[in-house]
Amino acid sequence: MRLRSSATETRPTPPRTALVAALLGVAVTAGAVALAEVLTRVGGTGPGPVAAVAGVFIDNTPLWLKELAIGWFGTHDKLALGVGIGVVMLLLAVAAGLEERRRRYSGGAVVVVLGLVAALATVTRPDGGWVAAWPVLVSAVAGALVLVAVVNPTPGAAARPAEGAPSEADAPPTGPGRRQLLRGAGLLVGAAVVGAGVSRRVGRAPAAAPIALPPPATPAPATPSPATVGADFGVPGLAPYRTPNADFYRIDTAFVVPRVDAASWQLRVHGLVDREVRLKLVDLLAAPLTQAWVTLCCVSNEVGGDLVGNAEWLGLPVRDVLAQAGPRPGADMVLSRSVDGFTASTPLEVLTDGRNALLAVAMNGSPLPPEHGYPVRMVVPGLYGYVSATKWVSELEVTRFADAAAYWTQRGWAPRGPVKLSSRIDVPRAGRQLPAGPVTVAGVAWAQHTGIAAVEVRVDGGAWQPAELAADVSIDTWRQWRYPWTATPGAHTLEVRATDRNGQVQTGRRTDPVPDGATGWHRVDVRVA
Ligand SMILES: Nc1nc2c(c(=O)[nH]1)N[C@H]1C(S)=C(S)[C@@H](COP(=O)(O)O)O[C@H]1N2
Ligand SMILES: [Mo]
Repeated sequence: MRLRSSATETRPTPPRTALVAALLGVAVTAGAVALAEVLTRVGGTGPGPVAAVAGVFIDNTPLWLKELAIGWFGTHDKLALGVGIGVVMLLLAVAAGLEERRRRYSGGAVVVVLGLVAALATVTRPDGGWVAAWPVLVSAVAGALVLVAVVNPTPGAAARPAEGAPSEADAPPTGPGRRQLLRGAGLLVGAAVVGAGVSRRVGRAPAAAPIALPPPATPAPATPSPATVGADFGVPGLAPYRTPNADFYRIDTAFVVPRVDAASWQLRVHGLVDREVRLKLVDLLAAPLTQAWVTLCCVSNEVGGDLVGNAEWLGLPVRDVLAQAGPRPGADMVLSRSVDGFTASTPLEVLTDGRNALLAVAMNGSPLPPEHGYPVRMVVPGLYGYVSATKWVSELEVTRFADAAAYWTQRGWAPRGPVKLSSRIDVPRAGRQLPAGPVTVAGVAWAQHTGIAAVEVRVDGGAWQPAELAADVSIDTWRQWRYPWTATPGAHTLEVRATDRNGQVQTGRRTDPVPDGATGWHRVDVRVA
């Protein structure tokens, strides 16, 4: 076998057409991105390049653009961002191919610069760092070599003489040829794959066994049981009392769901404390755990929106961990931080006043699903998720509101986010055509850690009528309500409002979610035949 054929290397090949060069640019760039992602998964220590770039975008999106994106794409905003990044990459890859065709090495340089940008993003990510950037750097250099080799296989091939200009065909080709370039890329990739494999063997703990959930020391009222059987009216179309994990809304800044190794997970409690505490998962699971029903709600939830859900959580009360650490006088906030850098500012008072603020390990009887914070997350009754419900939690810093601001507070949202008294009509759905006669109007109402005392419905702006409330399981959860209505032909407007256990009546004043949660009555227009 001949390793080297100077005949094929030096014979000038006809230049690629623009279309072929563009396609080669796309293929090579896509290959380089895929290689970087695979190397990251196998032996890397941080996010892949796509997640890193997306993370930089997400963290730097101005509030107005974020609200616009959520308005357009809802919870598919990350998919939209992914498509956006893909389109930009596609254009840059085409440019790299065309550029390389125009001048040898210049398209390769475009690929290297793309790699450097992604590496910079990786370095600055909370879960990234310098070491985490090697897969994307290696892949970019390898991609650049391949691009040069396939678009301009022969040195000098790109130097196409213009019509009538003196021919350079006789000039000796300079620089490495196709085989040398490909061999260089191959060596680089081979070394990277071997390195990734070695670092995986050396650096990674063996895959952890699934978390074995202990029974709660303090159980919640079970469902169904005499205590909760009445919590669910079972009206078709009405949100069930328990939101199944698969249907639970998901909101976070993570472009890729963080994968946290349960065996090496640690919670570090530090800051204004007498002693720093480090808690491992085995210690957490061995402590007396509390089971509690808590309804979680997003501050971005619009009136009538579905960014709210109710689950039975199992976890260690946050106050137990804080008691071990001993908060110092003057501290008034706990800044919880996740492995991906998200932070939430929770009043210390709320975490220590005896309510079921948990470091949760289970949701509806199963270990937390990855997208809901596996292995451990916070859940705090009465506060919006952005100031309390940190998923993939890794740190609790005891501090002061005067000294630190959490992720969303830095981006214009209120530093404290108590949940606002809210109610929603689930059935009938807006715009629905109904037959005349008896109709069950039903929905949910919530005022976490205060509790719902009453719900009222009015039709066409008439007098408020009391609705029937389902059984009260906990003041920390939502409560179903229903109202029997006799529908008459024509267009009708249904509205709902709730009253909490403090006697506060839900305000009808409509406000936006920014900066501390929406207010206003949910209204549904229906047409009766
Ligand atoms: N690590 C992390 N935790 C987070 C967030 C996040 O972006 N990152 N978002 C918070 C917000 S805004 C809400 S509303 C809840 C949503 O929790 P869920 O996705 O389990 O419903 O998680 C909170 N915890
Ligand atoms: Mo949220």
